Amino acid sequence: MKRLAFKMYLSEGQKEEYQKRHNEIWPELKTLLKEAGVSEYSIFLDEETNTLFAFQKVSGDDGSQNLGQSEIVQRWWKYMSDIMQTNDDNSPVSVELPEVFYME
Ligand code: RM4
Repeated sequence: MKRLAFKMYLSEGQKEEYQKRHNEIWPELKTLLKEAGVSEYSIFLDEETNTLFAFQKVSGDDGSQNLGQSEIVQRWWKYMSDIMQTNDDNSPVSVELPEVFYME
């Protein structure tokens, strides 16, 4: 298992909406993520900068941000695009973060 972390950018004042949509995550997206080998997937928010910090474990090399070929992920990214910073294809702007410390 590999640990991945990345940051994304939430629009101002959208914490509650972001949390609501994720509390109601589509079952088909959850299944897709699990089948792609993603687990222990957490997203935290730095409210000072509206920066989202995502952590996940992956069984392969790729994580949630590499699933853009999936129609379900494309639909989810479009759904989320009104409250996040996105690229032209609606994928969230994501910046991978290097791991600098890990304790078992
Ligand atoms: C995030 C973003 C990620 C997705 C999670 C479920 O807001 O869209 O790409 O993996 O939701």
